Amino acid sequence: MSAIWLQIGQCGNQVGQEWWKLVSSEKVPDSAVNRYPFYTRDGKLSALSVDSEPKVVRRLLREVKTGSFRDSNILVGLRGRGNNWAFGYHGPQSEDETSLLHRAMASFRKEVERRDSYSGVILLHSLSGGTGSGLGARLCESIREEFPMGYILSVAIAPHQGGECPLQHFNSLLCLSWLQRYADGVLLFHNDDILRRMQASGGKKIEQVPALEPQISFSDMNTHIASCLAALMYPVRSLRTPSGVSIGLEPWELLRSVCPVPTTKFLYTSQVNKRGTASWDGMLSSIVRTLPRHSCTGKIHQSTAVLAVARGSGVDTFNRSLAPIMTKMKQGYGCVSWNPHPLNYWTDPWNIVDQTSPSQSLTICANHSSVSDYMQRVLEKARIMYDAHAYLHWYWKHGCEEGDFLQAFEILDSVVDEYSAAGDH
Ligand SMILES: Nc1nc2c(ncn2[C@@H]2O[C@H](COP(=O)(O)OP(=O)(O)OP(=O)(O)O)[C@@H](O)[C@H]2O)c(=O)[nH]1
Ligand SMILES: [Mg+2]
Repeated sequence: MSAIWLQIGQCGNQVGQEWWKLVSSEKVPDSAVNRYPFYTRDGKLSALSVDSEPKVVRRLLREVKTGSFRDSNILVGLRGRGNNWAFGYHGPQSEDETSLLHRAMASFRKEVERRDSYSGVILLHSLSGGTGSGLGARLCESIREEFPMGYILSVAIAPHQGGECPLQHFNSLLCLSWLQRYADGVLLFHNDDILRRMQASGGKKIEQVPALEPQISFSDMNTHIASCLAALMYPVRSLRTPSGVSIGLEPWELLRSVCPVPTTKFLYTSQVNKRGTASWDGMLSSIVRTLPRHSCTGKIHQSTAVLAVARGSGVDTFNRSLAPIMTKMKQGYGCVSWNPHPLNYWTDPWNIVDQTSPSQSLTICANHSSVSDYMQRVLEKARIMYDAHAYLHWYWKHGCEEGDFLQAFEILDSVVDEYSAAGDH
């Protein structure tokens, strides 16, 4: 049942690097028991690394334990896709059967054949880089077509709002619309949001690594993303078989919990991590405090479903105070009244997020309507550029058509409408 991890482009591979470092750390106890969901029988990671240029992947191979990646699962091209979704999606015109897409799909097929049963794939990619967004969208579509029964969970990184790259709004628009069509769920991380939270936490995460520079780098941000992923997807005791072996169900149980309606599948994750023992109620309060409350039009945000994962030595107290915690979570996240079971929780006495000392982590993944604010911003910026015909020739040049844009606008508009309709008011 274990997942295949497919990391695409610079951002996808750099986030993947932090994720594999965390999960394959020697400090992880019972690693033999927990190995299964992430490794195939011959000890190689259940992962494919794809990028249109070799630099980032070379670094990844140096940083993650030597020999962990299967050589044939490393797929690189000769040059990047220039922050252009169309170039990433269609590839260079000269490419044929030997293209990065074909090679990636051939290796993916072999990885599927290596397991007793294929359950699904987790994609790691940015929404705005040419490779991560364009090739990421193409791989998502191809995998859906070839393996229609398997789950697809995307872990997508949204760019900083201000001044990164003028094409980012088009790339995000197109990639988001592809994810809405072909993925089952999208764990959306926003670079601005991560940065703000890390700054607000007063460098608490940075305390753990004394040599770290005071400025927050991509690597720090990726550590945060990897830590959220680990909290949500590292095996939890409640989902293990009676013999204690994980069957790697976590990513799919996550989808089952937080995507009750297939038209609303974008997920917002928050995490608090404390050394020693701390009050779960206090940790929950600090998460709820940072939640976006109102939309830009003043509408109160709501959640269709929420999953909380509590990890660490204090989980007994979490279980004992479950009723007030759930009540507070339901109110804080504004759970819709039409879902009779909007809340779910998992617990595990070991905290993967902080492996060095007694610690607790609370991670909450919610299908929260605040995502439609982000979608609206992307729509607004992309529409202004589209109406002004700005940069469009770069997309036509690489095989995009007007219909791709019109369809993407329509799909994203419908996502905003669906989130609005999913609320009670
Ligand atoms: N959080 C995070 N964001 C990143 C990282 N690297 C790049 N990004 C973001 O990703 C976007 C750029 O995408 P990349 O992943 O660099 O691009 P790519 O997929 O390699 O595509 P091309 O280089 O255009 O072929 C920008 O919005 C960056 O802010 C990273 O390591 N962490
Ligand atoms: Mg790149």
